[in-house]
Order: sequence, then structure tokens, then C-alpha cells
Amino acid sequence: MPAPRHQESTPANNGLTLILGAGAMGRLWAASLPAGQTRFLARAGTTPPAPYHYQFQNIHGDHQTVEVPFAQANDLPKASCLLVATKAPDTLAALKEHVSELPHYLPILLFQNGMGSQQQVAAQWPERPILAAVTTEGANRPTHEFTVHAGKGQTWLGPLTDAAVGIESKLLEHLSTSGLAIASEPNIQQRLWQKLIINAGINPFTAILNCANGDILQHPFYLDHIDALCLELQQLMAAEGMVPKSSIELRKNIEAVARATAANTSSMRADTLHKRPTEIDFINGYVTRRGKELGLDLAVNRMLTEQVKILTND
Ligand code: KPL
Repeated sequence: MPAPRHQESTPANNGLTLILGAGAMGRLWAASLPAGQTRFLARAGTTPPAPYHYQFQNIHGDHQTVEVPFAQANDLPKASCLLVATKAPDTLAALKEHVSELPHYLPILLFQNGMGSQQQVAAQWPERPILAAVTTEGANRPTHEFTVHAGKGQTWLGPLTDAAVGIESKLLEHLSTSGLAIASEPNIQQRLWQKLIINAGINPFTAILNCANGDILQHPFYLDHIDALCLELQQLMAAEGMVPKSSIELRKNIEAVARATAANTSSMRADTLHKRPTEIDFINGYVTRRGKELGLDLAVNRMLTEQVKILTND
């Protein structure tokens, strides 16, 4: 009998988890999965550096040092899945560097904020099992070496390509060894939209006003624009063929999350403070572009996109 070419088609429950992107979300998953079972992916074409160490504060406030090795070539066939935790603007290029080394059956789970980057990846490799995750886990990095699990949340995952349909339960079984709450979501597009609405209503305001999430709520700039923004989001969802919530409901949802995460620095504010590229093109920028394609002029989303780009000289 010929030897099998690969450990075929479904992720092993006890295999390694590969992680691309060592930001707060990548580090949260690396720290939460069983010790020794994760590997970061180093830049392609470079010799994998020595294992990476960082400080991690779990949800109970306990501190630990986490050690995560970088994947060696012989780790790749032992992998159960790849978690992609890069920023939305970097995702396609980062994956292009690695995809030829990855087994064709390896599930690729995308954790990006906003909309557009997931669709780019799925369109680029439609034959691969690609899934999207939507998460409400709160993680941040107050300093380069220190990651905090600041808020317990929930992660949903669902297939983006046909090749990913049917593998969710095996992947869930594997990822639930992290202890993080994770569930399957057959309609992941709807979850992505819900998260897009929240990010579109919070992130640009926190970046422009340079304030914590909760502090936007009383600010005149936010109060002047939030109703018009929610109307634009409602219009776009209707134009997309979805049954949108009313703009009043959308505002309520945005404000519930802003209150629940009142003390948080949003990812977009953190990016602007560090002069890093933001995800605005995949949040309000995506809304503006998609609106234009569908014949809608979404002026508040366009204005917020332009103002955030001015902050980072984008
Ligand atoms: O997802 C977020 C982000 O910062 O990107 C919110 C929901 C705004 C929480 O901070």
C-alpha cells in the first residue's frame, strides 16, 4: 500500500496550531492553547529565530511568561490549523509569503477586523479551506513585551470557501483546548457585518478624538454624526440585500459595546498613537467603497475615513 502523502484532509485534534501575526490577538491564542502546541510563523525565506518570549496577564490578573517557538519546516505537516491574526491591510501579502509551504488541507482561520480582507483571501485561494472568525475577546499590548487578556468574550467561526464546509466541528474541538469560548456560525457573513457596524461606529471616533471607547459617547463630534452614520450603514445593508436593523437599533448596538468596553483603547486609536497604518480602509473605507459600487454616496463614512487617514499620513 502506498504511504499517504499527507495526513489528509482534516485537522488532527492534537496537532500544532500555527499563528501568523504576533499582535495582541495572536499572542492571546498562543498563551491560551496548550503549552508547546503553538508555533509562530516567521517571515518566509528567513531562518526561524529563537523562541519568542512575552509576558501575559490572563483574565484573572495572573502573570506568566509565554514561550512560543517559530515553526520549522518539519512542523508544517504536523499542523492542525493556521490562525491568521495579522492586521487587515497586511493579510493578503503575509499569506502569499507562506501559502506555498502550507499543506493544501490546512484550515486557515482569519481573525481580521472589518470587511474586505477575508474576501480577498478566499478569492485568492478558493480551493483551500478558509474560514473567518469574529471575536469579542479583548486583548491589548500596553508595551511591546506585555499582553493583557482584558475582556472575556466569544469567538465564532464559519466557512468562507466550499473546502471549509464540514470541517468546523473538528476545528472547534481543536481550538476549544484554549479554554476560550468558541462556537460555529453558519452565517459568518452576518456576524462580520455586525462587527463591521460596531467598528464603524466606535473606532474612527476614538482615533480622531484620541479617547477611550466610552468617552466618545458624550462628545459633540460623535453626537453630531452618529445618527447620519447609522442611517448610511442601514442604507448600505439594505442595498446589499440584507434585512437591516433600524438606524436607531444600530446606534443602540454601537453604544452598548462602547459602554461595555468604556475604558478600552480601540485598535484604531492604538494604531494612530503608534503611527501604524490603521484598518480604516476595511471599516468605514470599505463601507464608502461598497456604497459607491451600489450607487450610494455615504458621506459620513467618507469623511471619517479621510480624517483617520490624515492622522497617519496615509
Ligand atoms: O473591536 C474593537 C476594536 O478596538 O477594534 C472594539 C469593539 C471597538 C473594542 O475596542
